[in-house]
Amino acid sequence: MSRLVVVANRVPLGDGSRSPPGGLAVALQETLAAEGGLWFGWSGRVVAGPAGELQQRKAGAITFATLDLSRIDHGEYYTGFANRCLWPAFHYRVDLATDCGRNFDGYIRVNRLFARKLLPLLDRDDDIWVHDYHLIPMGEILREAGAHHRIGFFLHTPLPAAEILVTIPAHERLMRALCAYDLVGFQTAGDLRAFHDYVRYEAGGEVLADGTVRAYGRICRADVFPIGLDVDNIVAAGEAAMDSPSLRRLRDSLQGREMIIGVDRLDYSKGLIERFRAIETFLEIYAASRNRVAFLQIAPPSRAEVPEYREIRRQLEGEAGRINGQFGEPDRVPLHYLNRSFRRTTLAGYFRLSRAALVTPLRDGMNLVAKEFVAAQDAEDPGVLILSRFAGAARQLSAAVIVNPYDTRAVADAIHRAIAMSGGERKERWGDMMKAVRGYDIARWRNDFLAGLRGPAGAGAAAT
Ligand code: ADQ
Repeated sequence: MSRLVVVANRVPLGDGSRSPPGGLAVALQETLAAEGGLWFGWSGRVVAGPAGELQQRKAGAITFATLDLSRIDHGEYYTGFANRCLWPAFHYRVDLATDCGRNFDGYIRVNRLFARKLLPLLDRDDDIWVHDYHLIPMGEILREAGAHHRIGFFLHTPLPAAEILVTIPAHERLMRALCAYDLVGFQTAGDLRAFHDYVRYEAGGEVLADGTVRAYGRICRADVFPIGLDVDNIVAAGEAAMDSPSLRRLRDSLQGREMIIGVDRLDYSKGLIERFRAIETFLEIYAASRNRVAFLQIAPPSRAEVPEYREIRRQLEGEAGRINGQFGEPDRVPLHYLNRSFRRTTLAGYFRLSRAALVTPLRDGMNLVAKEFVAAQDAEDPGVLILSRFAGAARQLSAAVIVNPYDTRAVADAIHRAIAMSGGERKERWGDMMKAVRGYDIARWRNDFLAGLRGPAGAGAAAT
């Protein structure tokens, strides 16, 4: 079988050091652990001089190949174009997409640098799978350099509606580059529809009944591959964690209250300010239930070099302090707010201990936390998932309590409903959600994408 080459912005160093929490890293780790192959990308290190030399390291079946980035490259490609243009625009935050006019050249330059360093590592019959918004031009650049391989791309974020996409000055360059892949994967049917709309109405291309897309003189295929979990792993972690000392300590500290948990990277797309306001509204309106619940919000900082992330962190600290100042008692506070990472097994235990989870992003490609919460539950006494309609996961987890995260009162009501929900209703909802989580797990996601890429129609071709 051909070797899998995964190209992603960030590669864990493979030396046992902790990689930053994030859905993409988690999914790729699981994918490569199963398939073996090469994982290529940025080391996460920024160096004073020019970009560093390629470093390679093998761990089990995975070879890690990483590059350090220069300060300028990091600033223009990563902090600038990727995270102050594409990330906010793809999450419908055009107001925060302040670097779209600048830094596109830096974005292309680093994509070229990656391609140049990757090419000598490729074997003839490798299959290349490029990930996420940082590397949209990668496939086109590799093709221009003569790579004849099958090259696929998966977008972990949403693809916004065409009228949002066209606010990015380089939108045509980006979409043309997407069409250079053999296969483009999206999280949801909505993202695929946005792509089709762009192809039809902006690019003047066509979408054929079998999913083939013709645009810019190219042919590619596009489809939906909703990312999933290594379910058994989370189930086992949830069960095992219940006896750990840290779980016991947390359970004791609850003093009989029900725990409601949130776990998110500290990112404005996750709707944390709105969530804190909903918690405040709940504490105000449902005063009689105040002493029945404790909220735990875990939010490890990410992208701290981007000013908007520092700002959201500052705002959340203020909100948490205000809520606890208003509703706390000398011996207990309603909201525990922690900015740190936890082991995945510990998180699974926290999920299992919780009566409900608040997963209320304003936009999210999928949201793996929603699925992890479901997988970690005790089948005999499962918790309730309160899930934003704007998370990709809502398409599959329709048995969750679905909310509009902008509607503070509705989220407060959903919290109340969750703590009052009968065991029978909780089990029924959980059963439906667990079926969906099991039905499309990480292996299915990986296998479906790679089967699509390696399938008979997988050879990239110029349209005639
Ligand atoms: P993220 O935006 O990072 O992922 P998500 O899908 O929820 O969002 O994944 C976060 C991951 O990090 C989860 O596996 C979670 O358990 C872990 N994590 C979060 N906080 C943690 C903490 N404090 N300690 C340890 N681990 C923590 C992006 C897209 C998503 C998409 C994924 C995968 O934005 O929409 O679902 O990629 O495609």
